[in-house]
Amino acid sequence: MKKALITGIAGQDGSYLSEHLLSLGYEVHGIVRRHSVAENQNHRLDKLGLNEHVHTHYGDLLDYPSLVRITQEVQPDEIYNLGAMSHVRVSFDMPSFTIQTNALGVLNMLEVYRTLVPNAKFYQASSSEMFGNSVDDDGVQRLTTPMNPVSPYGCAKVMGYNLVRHYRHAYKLHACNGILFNHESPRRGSNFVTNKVVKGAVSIKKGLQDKLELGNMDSYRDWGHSKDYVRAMHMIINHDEPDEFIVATGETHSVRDLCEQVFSKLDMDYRDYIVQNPKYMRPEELKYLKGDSSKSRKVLGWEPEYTFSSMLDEMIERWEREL
Ligand code: NAP
Ligand code: F7E
Repeated sequence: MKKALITGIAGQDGSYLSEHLLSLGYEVHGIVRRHSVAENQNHRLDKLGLNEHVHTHYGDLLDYPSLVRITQEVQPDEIYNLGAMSHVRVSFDMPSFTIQTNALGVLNMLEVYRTLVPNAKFYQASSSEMFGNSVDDDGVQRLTTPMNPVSPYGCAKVMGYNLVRHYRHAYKLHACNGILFNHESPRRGSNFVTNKVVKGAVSIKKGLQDKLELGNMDSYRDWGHSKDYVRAMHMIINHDEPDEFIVATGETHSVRDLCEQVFSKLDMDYRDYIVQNPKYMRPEELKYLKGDSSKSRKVLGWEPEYTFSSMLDEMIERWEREL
């Protein structure tokens, strides 16, 4: 039985990845942070009944001794480094914590990997935010597109990405990067735009609120489903050669288009309900993302199962049930 160690196991991707690895027969271990409300620390895992099936360990990417203790105890075959301060707008408010967790946290994980379990495989959760506003002439970001990050989050992820490549080359480690474009699900934090719009629209439909406040409506994102993207993570780490891969749908939508689609699925016109609040604007905005995932499709055989529309339907269903 293979053993996997997941940092960020309690997050959106951590929960889907745990389910996927369990279904493949893995023993799944994960790192959780202590929270003053105990129920919050494993909230997603509890809600899904996953707690009984995975082994959680208290730790933090910034607490090197905890990473050493856990790695020594687990002796993982595969390490998935998903832990991060993952909210781009919040990264402008907390730049230091973001850089520490998302860049130095990667270094800490690579060091425990190199020194304790060098025969294991390592996956780093890299991000399309690393490209910033670089786009190739044909309107696509690909592996050769220059990285010009426009947020503390993006800057930190570029450092993590480069550290992984450097450790692979310097120490001959099986360390890979998945450059994943935005991916959502019913389990997405409700302060990311997709889930915020879906939750807001369902609340309005049910008469629970009148308006929905948003920031920039004119940015474009390439949105896929987390469940599809965690399958790609497993394929990337298990590819013969450690390498870089982009995971994206190749389709882009504006935030405005997202609102239009979600509200019209609920028989409403978004223009009657959305108001802009500068509070949700960013000091520097990443305007446009559309990824070229042809290498993942060709070399790994990865294909997404969800469409933009079927993903939104699933998210709407969640809030219709819960609200
Ligand atoms: P998420 O839901 O925010 O989950 C992130 C997890 O990291 C949380 O469980 C969080 O713990 C944990 N974490 C935060 N700081 C930590 C620290 N200092 N030490 C240990 N754990 C820490 O994010 P996600 O959407 O699942 O994303 C997973 C990874 O993929 C992240 O690295 C993210 O940056 C990256 N990524 C995401 C996307 C996307 O669109 N979702 C795209 C590209 C890359 P708590 O639960 O205690 O807060
Ligand atoms: O914003 C705009 C906002 O916060 C998307 C993370 O998973 O993907 C994610 O980062 C767009 C931006 O995601 C609101 O300005 C408008 O243009 O959902 P988001 P993100 O910043 O793209 C990347 C790939 C990651 O790696 C990250 O971890 O929507 N927007 N109004 C808004 N965004 C939010 N959150 N809230 C609003 O009210």
